[in-house]
Amino acid sequence: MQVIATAGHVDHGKSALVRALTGMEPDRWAEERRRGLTIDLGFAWTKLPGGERVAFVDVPGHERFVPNMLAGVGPVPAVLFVVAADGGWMPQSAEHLAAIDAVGIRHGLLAVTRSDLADPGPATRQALDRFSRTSLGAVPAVAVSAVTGDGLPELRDALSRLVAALPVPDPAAPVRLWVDRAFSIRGSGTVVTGTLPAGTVTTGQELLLTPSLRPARIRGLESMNEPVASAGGVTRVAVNLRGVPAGFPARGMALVEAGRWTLTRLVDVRLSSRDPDMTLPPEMTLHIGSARTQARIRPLGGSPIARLALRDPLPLHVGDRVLLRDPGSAAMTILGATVLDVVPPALARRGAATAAGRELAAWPEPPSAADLLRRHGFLRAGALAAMGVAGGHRPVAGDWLADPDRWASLRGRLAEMVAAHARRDPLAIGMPPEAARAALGLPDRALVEALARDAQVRLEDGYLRPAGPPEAGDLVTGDPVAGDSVAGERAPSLPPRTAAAVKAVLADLEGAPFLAPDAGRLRELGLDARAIAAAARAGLLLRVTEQIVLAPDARAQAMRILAGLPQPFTTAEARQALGTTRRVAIPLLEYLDRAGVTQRLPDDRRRLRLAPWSTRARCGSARGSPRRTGRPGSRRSSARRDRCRPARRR
Ligand SMILES: Nc1nc2c(ncn2[C@@H]2O[C@H](COP(=O)(O)OP(=O)(O)OP(=O)(O)O)[C@@H](O)[C@H]2O)c(=O)[nH]1
Ligand SMILES: [Mg+2]
Repeated sequence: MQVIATAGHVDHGKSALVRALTGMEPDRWAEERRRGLTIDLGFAWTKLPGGERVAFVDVPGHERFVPNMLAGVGPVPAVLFVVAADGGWMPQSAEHLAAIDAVGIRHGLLAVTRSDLADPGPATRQALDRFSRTSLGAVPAVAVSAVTGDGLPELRDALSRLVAALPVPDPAAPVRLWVDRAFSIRGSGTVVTGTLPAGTVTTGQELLLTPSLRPARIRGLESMNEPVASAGGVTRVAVNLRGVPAGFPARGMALVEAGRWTLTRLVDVRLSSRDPDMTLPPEMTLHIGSARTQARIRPLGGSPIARLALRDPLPLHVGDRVLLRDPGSAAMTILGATVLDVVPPALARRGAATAAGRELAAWPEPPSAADLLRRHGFLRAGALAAMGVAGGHRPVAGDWLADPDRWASLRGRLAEMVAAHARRDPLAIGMPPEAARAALGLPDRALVEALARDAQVRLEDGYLRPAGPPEAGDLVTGDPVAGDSVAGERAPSLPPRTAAAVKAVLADLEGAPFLAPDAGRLRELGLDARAIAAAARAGLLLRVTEQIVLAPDARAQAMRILAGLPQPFTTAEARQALGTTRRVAIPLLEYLDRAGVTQRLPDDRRRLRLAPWSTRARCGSARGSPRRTGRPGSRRSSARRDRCRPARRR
């Protein structure tokens, strides 16, 4: 099915022609029939010679009802333009053609009516000449008489060919059904009608009624007075809604699919067909679909780009065509515009408007995902889809899409910022990601984390620190730190004073690795809690407590020594074996307990837990323990034996 709207000057015979074609009465109101004047939209349908069905939206021609005409023409793909042979080209002929051109309708037919009253030649030539300079271009023309019926078969054939040539809309396209009538039926409830331009509506489907976004479930559907289970565009539909009180829906509202449209009050547009000498009024009426609202217009620079602030929010897509009309002006200005951005960024900086105008003027129609990402930097995939823009790159984090150039430059800035932060305050634990997020103007913390991964910045313990080799000369020693620590390769730089102090501590520990420097020595070296924490983070010291520091390999060394003791062992035995004092031994053993290296028993003795580097610690010592062995032959002890065997074989 297809839907075609009429167009043309008042009294030129639009309704008479629709009546002749369909046998239906398009003038629904008694007042219209009494006055012989169409006031509001009328609806009628018929079958064409080729079997296709076509519905007509019959519009009023009188200048007072142009807003009604625009509501009818808004969602249709084609027009039946009517000019009376005895009337010729008239003011509303021109205004209707301007509207058709503004919304960008490209398909149509010219019907020269009342051709029983005058020669249709001059009117045909006038009209076709004007069409040729609009979106309609060259269209077929047919001379007809609704009174005698002359030309009607030719017109039907021409309509058949027109309908066959119309593009078939995508049945999976997002649904936006502009309401052009709303009423209630006793027993059924609320009904709205409209022209569905694309997509599919189905009984049971839940849609949202804009601008309130009130959920509305489709209880029943009719197309051309017949109940249907579903309907795909282009078609006329009557939708019986559940969940919407009678009297609530009105023309200009729309039924939309959730998440597939952007409800917006602010849009950037490219004005087309603009006379360069024309000064834009500060405010115009904006029409799209069956909706209209007031729009404040702010030209962006000297370009054809403008920012529109709407009085009422509308469900829009990038690429939508809107019509702007100035009902107050003598010339009845009508402009078309293409929506370029439905969530345009604020223009705060000086010169931002001109820059935005220049950028958007270079955009293609319709703009691509890449264009929008370049402007916004970051967009959620869902937001891009709700803008009606397909494609986009792979998300960089979660469902965030990023402009590749912006991402690359932010990556550099993050690495620089984190390095600068570490240089400014080398003892600080790192840069909080939230600070980085704010400084880089990122909309989500997940983006900082993804950027850090890409930028070779480490995110550890919730802080950002530089990764990679430190700058030469900033290390404590040129050599890697002894033992199993990897700190030597990745240590961030320490201030020279701290580095020297760490070096002195390590020298102190060389002969007696468990005789940790006392508080006095640490003070003397200037190693306060912050400096110790920084050195420990860099992997240059093992921090047992705030006040007890050892060489980074002390833990591995302690494990080896304790493994040589009979298990379990007392604190005194451990202290002696480690060659240290109770001041160090007790916190060290507690540290090893916490680290899972040792286990403290109820009698205060300890034993090593299974350790991968020692067969004895894994199996022998555990087997020696009276508490852990279990009865011989029990599942537990045999499981332990199995676990030990491969270790022995190794
Ligand atoms: N002789 C003759 N009269 C016609 C023809 N078509 C329409 N009329 C008459 O012209 C007058 C206006 O016709 P309508 O169909 O109401 O015109 P309209 O374009 O729908 O007018 P509006 O909806 O008010 O803009 C009516 O009196 C019709 O009977 C025709 O082909 N021949
Ligand atoms: Mg009429």
